[in-house]
Amino acid sequence: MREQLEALRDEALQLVNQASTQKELNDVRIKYLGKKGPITEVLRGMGKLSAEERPVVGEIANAVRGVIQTELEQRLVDVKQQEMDAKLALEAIDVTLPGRPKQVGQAHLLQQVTDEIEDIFMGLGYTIAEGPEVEQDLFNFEMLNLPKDHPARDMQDSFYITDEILMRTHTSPVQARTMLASKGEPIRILCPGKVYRRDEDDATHSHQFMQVEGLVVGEDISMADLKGTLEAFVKQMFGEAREIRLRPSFFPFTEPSVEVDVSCFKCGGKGCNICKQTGWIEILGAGMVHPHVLEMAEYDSTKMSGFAFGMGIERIAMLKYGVDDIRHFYTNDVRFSEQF
Ligand code: 2NL
Repeated sequence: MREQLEALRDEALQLVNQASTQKELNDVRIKYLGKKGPITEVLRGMGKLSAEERPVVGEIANAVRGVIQTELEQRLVDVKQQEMDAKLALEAIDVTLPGRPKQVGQAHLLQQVTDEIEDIFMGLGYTIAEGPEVEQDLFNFEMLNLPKDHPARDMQDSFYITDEILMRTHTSPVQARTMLASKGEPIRILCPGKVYRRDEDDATHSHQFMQVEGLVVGEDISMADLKGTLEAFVKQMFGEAREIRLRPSFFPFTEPSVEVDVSCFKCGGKGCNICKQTGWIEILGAGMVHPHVLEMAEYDSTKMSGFAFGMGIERIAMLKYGVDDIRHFYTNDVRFSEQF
């Protein structure tokens, strides 16, 4: 009996030492110390032993059980520690590893230029105004002195939704709406946004492009205010050394009307490929708001006057950032976008 119990003990202790997980240790405990285990069996069968044998076998059996139990507990502490170490090693973070670079984008160049223009005019006290791209004929044409028979309304020039609704051909309708809503009060607004014209797309034309228009209405607003405003804008946009030149022009919604040139920012006026040897680059159109336009927007044109201007944002961006084809703005090639 002693040899049998000691053999059980050695066998159990060997398994305890070999066990490397809590589960394996638990299996050993159940196998040797459990209710159906061999030691419990021995103790249970003690009734069959003689009075002399009983205390001896009992003592050995209890001792064997004690040793296995102690070793199990000891080993459990070690195994738990090992499991924890392994888990920690697996979850370890090497804080010295370099981080994964984040792809940082930037605003589209057209947005950047729009922001630049907005910032300059906000600095001059302008408010940014926006409006719908799908517009009524009334606001897009009628209120801007482009009556029903005007050639700009031609199906060939505009995208019509119905006879009375079209994709706006300029941002002027935002200004017409703002004037009407202002009930004769002075205004100073800047209107950037997308506009649509039926054009064949090429290096300098697109059927959809961006425009920014400005409008000031008030008492005693004169051509001098227009000139000073545009000069301030041009100097901030293209450099302090820039000058402007006004040439007579025509727009149905302004009288008089002008084309505005900026002195060439590449050659300073001497003549180069950018300014086509003229020293000047055309950048925008402007003029004094036509009295009829003021009247249609319910201003008293004998008391109030105003100036307005409009420019193509793509054209400004192409000039300032040296972009040679308008289509680069719309093809969304990141190799283009990333350069700005
Ligand atoms: C250009 C020229 C221009 C305006 C736009 C305007 C708007 C109202 C009244 C009067 Cl509501 N005028 N806008 C005036 C002159 C020129 O744009 O070359 N744009 C790309």
